[in-house]
Amino acid sequence: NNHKSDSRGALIVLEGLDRCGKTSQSSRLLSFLERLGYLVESWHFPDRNTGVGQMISSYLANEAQLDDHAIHLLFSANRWEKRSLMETRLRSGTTLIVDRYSYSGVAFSSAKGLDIEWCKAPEMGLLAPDLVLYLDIPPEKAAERGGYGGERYEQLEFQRKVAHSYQLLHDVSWKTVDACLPIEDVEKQLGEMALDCVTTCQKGKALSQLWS
Ligand code: FDM
Repeated sequence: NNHKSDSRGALIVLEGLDRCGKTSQSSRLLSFLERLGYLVESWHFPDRNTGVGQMISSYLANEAQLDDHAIHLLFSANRWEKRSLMETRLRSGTTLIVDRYSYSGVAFSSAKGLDIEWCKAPEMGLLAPDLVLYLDIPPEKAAERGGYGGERYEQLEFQRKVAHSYQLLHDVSWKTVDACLPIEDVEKQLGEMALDCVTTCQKGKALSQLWS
C-alpha cells in the first residue's frame, strides 16, 4: 500500500428496513474487502456497548419508556460518542462498513411524526458517509421474511412509515440496491460499488460532514 498522506479509508453505510438483509450483507462486504487486502472494520449503530447504548437497548426491548425526542437524542449521542474514533480509523486508512447511521436516526424518528429538520439537527457535524448503500425492499416483503424479533418498531405498519421517510433522505452519496434479488447478486453489486468508493478515498478525498 503506497499511502499518500491524504489517503484514507472509506465511510460506507448500509441502510434499509428491518429484515432487508443489511447485517448479512455487511459481513459479506467485510470479507470481500478483506480478501482484497484492505483494512476494514464492521460497525453497527446503535452501539449497545456504551452507557448510552444500554439505555437505547432497554428502550428497544420495551423495558424502558422514553419521550420520542429524548430517545432520538440518545441515538444521536451514541453516534457522537464514536465520532472521534471513527475519524481516527478513517485517517489511518481503515474502511468502515457501518450498519445503520444518521439516516436510520432521522427515518425512524420522523416516522413517529417528529419534524424532519428537527431530527436532522443533532446529526450536523458528524462525519458524512462516502457511500450510502440503501437495500430497498417493500415493507410487506420484509415482513414475509419473518423473524421480526418483537423489538419496538418491528411492525409492518411502522416499517411502511419508515420506508416513506427514507425516501426523503436520498442525497448524492446514495445508491439503491434491490434487496429482493438473490443474496449473491446483491452481494456482487454492493461489492462493486464499495470497491469503487474505497479506491476513490484511497486516492485522497476530503472527509466531509453531515448534512451537506
Ligand atoms: N434506530 C437505529 C433508530 O430508531 N434510530 C437510530 O439512530 C438507529 C441507529 O433502532 F429498529 C432503530 C432501528 C431499529 C432499531 O436497530 C435497532 P438494529 O439494527 O436492529 O440494532
